[in-house]
Amino acid sequence: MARTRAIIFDLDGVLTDTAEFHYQAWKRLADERGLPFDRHHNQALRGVSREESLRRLLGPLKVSPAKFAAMLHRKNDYYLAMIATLTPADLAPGAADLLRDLNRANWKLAIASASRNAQQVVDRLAIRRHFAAIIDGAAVTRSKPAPDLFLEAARRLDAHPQTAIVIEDAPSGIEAARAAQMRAIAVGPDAAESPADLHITSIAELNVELAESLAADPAYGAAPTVSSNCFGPF
Ligand code: B16
Ligand code: MG
Repeated sequence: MARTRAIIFDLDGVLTDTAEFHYQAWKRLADERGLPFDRHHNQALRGVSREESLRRLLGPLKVSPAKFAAMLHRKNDYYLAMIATLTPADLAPGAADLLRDLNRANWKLAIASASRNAQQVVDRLAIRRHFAAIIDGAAVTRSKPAPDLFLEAARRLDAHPQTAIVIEDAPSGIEAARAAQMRAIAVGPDAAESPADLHITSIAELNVELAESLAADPAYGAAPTVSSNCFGPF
């Protein structure tokens, strides 16, 4: 049986620049509360869940569970107001052509995003038709860097994890892809130091030929070779 060739896309920071909206929403919340927060601090929040982001933003500061929940709610309200402005023009440069070409070349595509707002973003960008599965932050209990989102995407695509390629902008996402024993393409500066199979500056650099060349690598379909004990057995 032919192997399923699968590509799993992260959403925020890969297919669209909603990572900037997350930053703006956290920044507004932090400023209101007098908490120190800038773009440098924001790097530690990239790709991680809403709850974990707030824990990192608060640092050693302790707040009551009710206040913690209220802060999450407020940040999400700010974020929702921003994504309400999204249109198909906010798709990352080159993404529309890439998705169309991969579909035509019979790659199976999924989105695996830690965001519980991912479905709304996908609809505002009008890209749902390209994907056989869209896995969001509500689909699993453990978020990135756990492998669960990507493993669920592979399961939904009926693809073996070792034949899947993940495209990610966050170190936590690359870590999740490696933990899932998947190939990883790192996008942008924040994941530049992460142990990926390929580093690119934006998905405008990706095309079907590049995906085919990764799939032609004899290591494709085998566990990635990294000197770490973080993988479970497959
Ligand atoms: P939400 P991704 C992630 O999406 C974002 O990168 C991260 O900044 C955000 O905190 C997380 O989703 C949760 O998002 O608050 O909307 O549920 O990069 O995995 O597509
Ligand atoms: Mg991301």
